[in-house]
Amino acid sequence: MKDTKQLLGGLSAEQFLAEYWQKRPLLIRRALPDWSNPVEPDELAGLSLENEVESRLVLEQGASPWEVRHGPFSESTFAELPESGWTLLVQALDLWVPEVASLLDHFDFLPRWRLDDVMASFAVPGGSVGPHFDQYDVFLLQVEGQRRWQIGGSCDDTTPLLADSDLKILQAFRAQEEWLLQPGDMLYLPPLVSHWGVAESECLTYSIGFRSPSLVDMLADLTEQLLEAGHSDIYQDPTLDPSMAGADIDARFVAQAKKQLLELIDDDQLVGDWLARFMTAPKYRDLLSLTGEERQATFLGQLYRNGEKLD
Ligand SMILES: [Mn+2]
Repeated sequence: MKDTKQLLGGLSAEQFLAEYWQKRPLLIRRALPDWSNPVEPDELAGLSLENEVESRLVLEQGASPWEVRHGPFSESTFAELPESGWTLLVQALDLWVPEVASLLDHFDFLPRWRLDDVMASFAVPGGSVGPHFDQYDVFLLQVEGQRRWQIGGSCDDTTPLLADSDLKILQAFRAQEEWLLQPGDMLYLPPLVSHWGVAESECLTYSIGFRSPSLVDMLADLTEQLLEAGHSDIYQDPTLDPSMAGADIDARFVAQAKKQLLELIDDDQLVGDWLARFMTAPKYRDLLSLTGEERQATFLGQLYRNGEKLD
């Protein structure tokens, strides 16, 4: 395991996991001071022209407030953008750029299967995706330029959101803390903490995100697996007596249904096999047939297109 002292601001992996992971934010100055970014903003824009690459543009003052446009884009898209107030998001940069994939080695104190992807966010001055919260843990690594991060309180599904936006933007955001991040600095955020990161200069931020599926989605997927396996156990009554024949469902039926459902999933082998499959299901199934070389070729193709020198 890599030494985490620099990456976690002097904390050991054990301390970080016990005190911060999924609990509270942590700002780390100079977390990765020597890491050099392998992807220039032009190359990122180049990737967003590709069909296989998931990309979005967010314009604070677009056709609607916080307008979202989905890639693939064309070169003219970028030529027509305003000078300020927009952000380009490129998903799963680790799939396309081996050096970005190797960045993940620094996070080997966390289970790799919890990792979702590395998203790149390039913003011009004033660019942001608005005040919001996420359902996942994320390390926000400042790669180039400066971004001002504000964080507020914790949210949940009752927190009011802007009605007329494509994004889940908070109606009200009150900053409790604020930091200006420089290249190499990193901010860890647990799920549900409201945050707002605004570019002070042209800036590039990587979001190293960890997937946290909802329990309902997990249950739905597990149910699908049980259906496929042809599970045929049926509901069985508790010991009946005639007083239980009324129109109201007696609490003993509820207890019995609960008991039987819990027994159905109380199976370490079943849940273990299912969890392994569920948590490692590839996010981009279409890319499964591409080899590492082919993915790299997509990125390298962009280098040629942007006239970069290859050595
Ligand atoms: Mn976020």
